[in-house]
Amino acid sequence: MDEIRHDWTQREVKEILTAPFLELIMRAQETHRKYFPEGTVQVSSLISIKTGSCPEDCKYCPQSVHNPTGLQPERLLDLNTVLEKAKEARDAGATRFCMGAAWRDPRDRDMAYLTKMIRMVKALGLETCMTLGMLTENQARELKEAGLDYYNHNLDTSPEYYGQIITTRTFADRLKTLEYVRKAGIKICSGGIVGMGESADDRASFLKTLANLDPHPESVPINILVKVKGLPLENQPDVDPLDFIRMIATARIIMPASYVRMSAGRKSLSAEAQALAFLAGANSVFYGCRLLTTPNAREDADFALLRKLGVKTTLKGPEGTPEEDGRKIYDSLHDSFSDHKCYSLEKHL
Ligand code: SAM
Ligand code: DTB
Ligand code: SF4
Repeated sequence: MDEIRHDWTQREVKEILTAPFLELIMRAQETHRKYFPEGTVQVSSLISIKTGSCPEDCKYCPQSVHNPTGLQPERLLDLNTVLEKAKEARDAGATRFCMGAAWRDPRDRDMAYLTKMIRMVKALGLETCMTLGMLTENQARELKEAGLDYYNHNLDTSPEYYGQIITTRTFADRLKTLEYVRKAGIKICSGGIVGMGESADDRASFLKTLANLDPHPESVPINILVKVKGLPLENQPDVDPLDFIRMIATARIIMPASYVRMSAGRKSLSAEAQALAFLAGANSVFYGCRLLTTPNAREDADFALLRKLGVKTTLKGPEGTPEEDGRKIYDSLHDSFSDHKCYSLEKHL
């Protein structure tokens, strides 16, 4: 077994990140197989429980009031709607239900509603994850008491680049919330975004910071920036898929026992790039045709691709997904988002 370490240096991580590509993939796959069963991918489903009008100024986020993306804000969803969506996610075969809110932090008066939501979703047999912004120590404890399994709170980028992306809270604020979450006994989901103009050094520094948390986050989402019109970052150049795969592989090597999620932006990746990302150690995805406010891969195409790759998941797949050539189905369907039936989150589109 590769040793689990928390003392990575910037130089070591940068060397891994920039190693010859094939060596990097090979090493990542070797590490992966020591810690996880071959070819098995965890599946989460995502819902926005409160959309838009967020006071924070995150330059990547379509939900910030500072970013003129034209997004229609929505109030907190009622519990029945959340429950219905959770059932659909469970019936589709997802094992974790992630609930996200466009908040800087939750108000104490929302806690009773949130803890009830956790209890109801857990009662369906799903793992629960929430992402609600910054927490106090007490709020983290309350979420744990209700049974919350994971809390998502991303570092998003390197400590050095953070100030270019968000000014309304600090990197230290982010770490503080993670500390409260850990102390409360909730598992941590923390990762970030590539494609925001960060350098290779920033990418290494961001991964190093995550890997030097002790213990490591149990779940590490790597997102590719979704360039929504109206974002200050909308004109950033596309991320080279091979560079994204390097991030996945490096995360796998330096946090060997953590789930590494190929998160937002998967829709923009070809079948081949996704296959390589799985080989590089990605072992978690979001399934369902919508992320929080932007489209994810459509479910029939996604399911066909995972089946074609022989990836083992708990997914049942939408009824009527043709059995034949998954690769062709993926190619023909995955770009035609607008006119398809959104199987699991239909009513939210
Ligand atoms: N408000 C909470 C917070 O910021 O922690 C929770 C929701 S927030 C939308 C969760 C994460 O979504 C962010 O930390 C960011 O990594 C990711 N995200 C937001 N907009 C994105 C985009 N356009 N592309 C990729 N990831 C994005
Ligand atoms: C994470 O790292 N990615 C998810 C989840 N955590 C909450 C969110 C992605 C959001 C993408 C942009 C959107 O759909 O609004
Ligand atoms: Fe608000 Fe979270 Fe979006 Fe930042 S990332 S603007 S905190 S919803």
